[in-house]
Amino acid sequence: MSKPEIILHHYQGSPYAEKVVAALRVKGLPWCSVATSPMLPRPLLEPLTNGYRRIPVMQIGNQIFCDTALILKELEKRYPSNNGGAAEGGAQASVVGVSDMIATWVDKQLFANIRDQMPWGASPEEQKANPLAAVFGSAAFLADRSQLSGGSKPINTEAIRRAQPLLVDQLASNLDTLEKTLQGPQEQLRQQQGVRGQGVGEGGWILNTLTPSMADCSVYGMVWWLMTTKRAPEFVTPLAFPCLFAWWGQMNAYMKKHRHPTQDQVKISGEDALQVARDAQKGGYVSTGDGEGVHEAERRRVGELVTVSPNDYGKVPVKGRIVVITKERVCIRPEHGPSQQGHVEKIEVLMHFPRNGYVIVPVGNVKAAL
Ligand SMILES: N[C@@H](CCC(=O)N[C@@H](CS)C(=O)NCC(=O)O)C(=O)O
Repeated sequence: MSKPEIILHHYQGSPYAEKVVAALRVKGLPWCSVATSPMLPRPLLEPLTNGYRRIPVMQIGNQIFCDTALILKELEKRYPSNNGGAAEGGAQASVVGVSDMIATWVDKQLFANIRDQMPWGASPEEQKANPLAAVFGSAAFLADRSQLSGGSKPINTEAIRRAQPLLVDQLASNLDTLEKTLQGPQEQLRQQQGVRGQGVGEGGWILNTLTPSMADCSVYGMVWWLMTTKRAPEFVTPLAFPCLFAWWGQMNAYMKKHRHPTQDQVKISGEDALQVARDAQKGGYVSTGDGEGVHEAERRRVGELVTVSPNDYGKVPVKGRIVVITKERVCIRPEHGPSQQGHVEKIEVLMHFPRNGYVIVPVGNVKAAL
């Protein structure tokens, strides 16, 4: 049996990766998993990502999709959901748009709230007792995340721990926002179940779709992190957030039922994934299927040499020539410069980034880079 074409490079414990896994399972897609390290270096991934250091990334052939915001859009484009929002044509567009807005809130806001409750700088005793504390207390992990956040100083774990009892209010407040968002769909689901009989029918999803939308998957990744790490257990209870807990149970049940029966998370090695990219480049140039040659008249041009980097953290620029540029994404063909992580092999790939949250700077334009 041939291996699935979707390859996810990820590590166990990442809420961003879990968001993508949720989308793959909700859609019942077959996929391959490459286990990466939770921190740099990632020598088998670097020939594909050319400096982009964040994780997860999705690979299809020799195309690399960076950032979960774009990964979810790409999955939705290739394998559209039939989630009930599509019945009247235009309705699907709003599900996609609102899902995207919710994803931004999840990534910027909810992520920070949960991250702030992690056992940063855990003592050796705590580390012995708890694997999560062992990660957040490890000197190597702290050094890696200090570099990722771009600060010149190491992360001040003591300050974070002192602030945690106050910061938990932010988490509770944002969970309350989720609870209120879910009240309508969950109430409707209960009414339907009352009419049709317990457990019949599906619904109760964030955007009141018939099946989970990408909004549910985005929220799922972060709530998964909170639930599985059991942070702030005295605040995060079914009594405080009944709709959120009911939705959580339904998401888990839905994914279990719908995930691909035989090819969910086929484990392959980093070397196997590199070979997939090498083989795809042998096939010659692979179109992105995205209206190649599309110009965005007022700004950047196809063929222009630029760097693309995240605007928040992990700001390592990837240099390359623009192949496609739309309001949603930029796709570049990387120019191979000196390796950041010491790899030597050059593989022809196309790298896709979302426009939102990424800065495109023409090479040589010092002013624009400031
Ligand atoms: N906006 C990015 C954020 C991804 C992100 O922050 N990932 C973390 C891991 S959960 C990361 O890359 N950490 C740095 C690293 O592992 O090198 C996305 O949605 O993909």
